[in-house]
Amino acid sequence: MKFHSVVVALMSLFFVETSLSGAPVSTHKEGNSIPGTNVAKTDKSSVENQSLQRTLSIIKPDAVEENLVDSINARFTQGGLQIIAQKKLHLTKSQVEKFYEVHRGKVFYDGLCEYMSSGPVMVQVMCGKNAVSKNREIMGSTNPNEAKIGTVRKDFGKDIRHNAVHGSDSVENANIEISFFFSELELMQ
Ligand code: IDP
Ligand code: MG
Repeated sequence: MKFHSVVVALMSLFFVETSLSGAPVSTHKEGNSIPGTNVAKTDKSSVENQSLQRTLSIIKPDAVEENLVDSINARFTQGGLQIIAQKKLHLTKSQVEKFYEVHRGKVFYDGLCEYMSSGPVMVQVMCGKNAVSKNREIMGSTNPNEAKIGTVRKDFGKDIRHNAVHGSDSVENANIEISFFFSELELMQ
């Protein structure tokens, strides 16, 4: 009886953690969770899926123009991330300005918005264990010259602006950025 109470308390803690850490994603196909929601059942598979996350990735205009999409995608998928949705979009400058609102006022903001609206980009939702940090690890530092060997930005980026890819920087921002580009319907697996 006492043991049962401890188990119940531990499971409750998991639920609190889950609801505070953004929208966990389950890839379990047998209805253990509702995609895009915090609803999960208390079975073993949902506990194992606690750290599954989604993140937003963008392949930037020059990398798309240079046909690097497949090569870049391979880096992320080989690193354990699954691309669950992607679409090519040619964003207007005002759409990019809204997306990068957090950088408004910085010296590079206008150039960044010009660049990101200069041609089609590939926007993608990636899913996997600790997807946000995993994506950023595979992507590498903002400045390709400072990025580690073998990272996407080191191998495909040109300079600090033309650095091949965007990746969300937190679970919270990932959810905001994903819903900027994708509807719930597009993310249903
Ligand atoms: P991140 O993409 O690594 O998260 P952020 O600081 O969020 O880096 O910057 C967003 C984007 O703005 C970068 O990916 C890059 O394209 C551009 N950027 C950042 N810093 C500079 C800069 O100092 N000069 C020019 N462009 C920059
Ligand atoms: Mg950023």
